[in-house]
Amino acid sequence: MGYQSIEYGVEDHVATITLNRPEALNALTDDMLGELGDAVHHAGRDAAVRVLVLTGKGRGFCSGQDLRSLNAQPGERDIGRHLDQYYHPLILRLAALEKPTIAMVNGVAAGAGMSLALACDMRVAAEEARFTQAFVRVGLVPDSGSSHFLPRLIGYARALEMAMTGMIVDSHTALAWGLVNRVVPSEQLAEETYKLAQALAGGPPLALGMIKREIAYGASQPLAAALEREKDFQIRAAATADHREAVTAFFAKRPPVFEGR
Ligand code: T3D
Repeated sequence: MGYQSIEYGVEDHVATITLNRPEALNALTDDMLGELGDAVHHAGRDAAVRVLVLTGKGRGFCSGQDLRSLNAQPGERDIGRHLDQYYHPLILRLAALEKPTIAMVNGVAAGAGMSLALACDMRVAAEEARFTQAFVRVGLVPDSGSSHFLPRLIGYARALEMAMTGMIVDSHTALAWGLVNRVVPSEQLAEETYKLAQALAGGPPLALGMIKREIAYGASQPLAAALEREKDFQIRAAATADHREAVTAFFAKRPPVFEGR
């Protein structure tokens, strides 16, 4: 796709975006953020893509905003505009993608790099992975969705401790806290991640997209509203060919083949 600071590929219905600035632990530059946003958009529009995997090249997942740009003098750089222009559309696009997303966390995830991992639906981490809300260590506050995702995943007290101390959380603690879905030895990271990705890619695409929206909605809405949303989506799911195929396959004692309609 002609990208310079990321790699993008699709195989067996799974798109993979690899952040590719390993010398800086994949710190995010404007070019990289632009390419990342474009690739997520592309994955969303490509009917052949059913699952998106996001990972980093080298020993880091993503070390957040490239700190060189934060060296600017006060007034030289408009952080609010920067967030509006790059981070917010990217995080919103990732979260709104009606396809499952998996962060394959190969190494450290810091600052907005951790936010990126949190904005994915699931996280599979290598044992070497570490997580830090590094913002506070450079005198900043959580951004790029961390304040939204983190307390929902690990609870208020732990989220505050991470955000206020910038502590580095290892992969096993991350698993115990519910920050990641599973931790595997690094040599099995790709295998385990793509096993999960393939399982999801074999699922009913329309239902998976609705499940993603339903769970996000249900996590923040009163029970009565969640019940209404479930009903609305269930009516739509029940009308799909994939639902009929699944029931037929069940009685035929064969695996279903889903077509996304
Ligand atoms: O601009 C806006 O719109 C605001 C948005 C802000 C969002 C944010 O993300 S703010 C937070 C930015 N990130 C950080 O503060 C993290 C900085 N990095 C670290 O604290 C550490 O590197 C890690 C804890 C992530 C990993 O530590 P370690 O010891 O494993 O690696 P290291 O030796 O520190 O880093 C390796 C190299 O990567 C090193 O370069 P060198 O010395 O080998 O040439 C280091 O400078 C570089 N690197 C790491 N993080 C960044 C980076 N270079 C630029 N920007 C980085 N964020």
